[in-house]
Amino acid sequence: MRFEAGHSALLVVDVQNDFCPGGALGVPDGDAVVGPVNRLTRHFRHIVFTQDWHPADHVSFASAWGRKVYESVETEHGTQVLWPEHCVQGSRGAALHPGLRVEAASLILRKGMVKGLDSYSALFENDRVTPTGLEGWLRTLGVHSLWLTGLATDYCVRYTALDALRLGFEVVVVQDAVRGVDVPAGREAKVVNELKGLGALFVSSQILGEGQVP
Ligand code: VGL
Ligand code: ZN
Repeated sequence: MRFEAGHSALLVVDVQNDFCPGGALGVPDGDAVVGPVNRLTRHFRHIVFTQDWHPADHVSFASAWGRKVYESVETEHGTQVLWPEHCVQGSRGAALHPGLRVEAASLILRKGMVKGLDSYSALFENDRVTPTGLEGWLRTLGVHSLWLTGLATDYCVRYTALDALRLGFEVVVVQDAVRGVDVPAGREAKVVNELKGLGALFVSSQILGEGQVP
């Protein structure tokens, strides 16, 4: 792997209030990614932030089914894990973490907006065929290396990595800039091994040093 700012994109997945401690679906230590993400933004020319952005009665909410949180249901698009209500469009919980350098973003991409279809990946909705448009954005800019950061390692970061690998992008996961929900327990470690096995590189944010892109 050779870092070339012109051909690389920094993808900051779902670093939103609801996924940080105190939020509706708080990822343990989730806000710890903010520092590494902000430092990384200094090195990239192409920077995308994603926001999970659900309508109030979204299919992924346990409340919409009258079921318990973390149970699973079958939908026409496969098995759906049920979550607490989170990242409702326009809510404070859906806002990006206030400490992020959002001014560095060239694109803010919202996903999960279709009521009946969840979207973990930044590239495709959970039917794995409906595109978000991000692939075209990246390709027209000549990006072939994707640096993944954000929340949660075992859900949205994982699905984004799987889709990116499938599409032929080089995938670099910045280990200190991701955190997992680890539901069910043990899932996070499994996902790291899975992604390594599929060819994703795991690095520390420190490998880009303190400098700025020339
Ligand atoms: C996510 C669960 C539900 C994520 C989004 O960003 O990883 N997890 N919606
Ligand atoms: Zn969601």
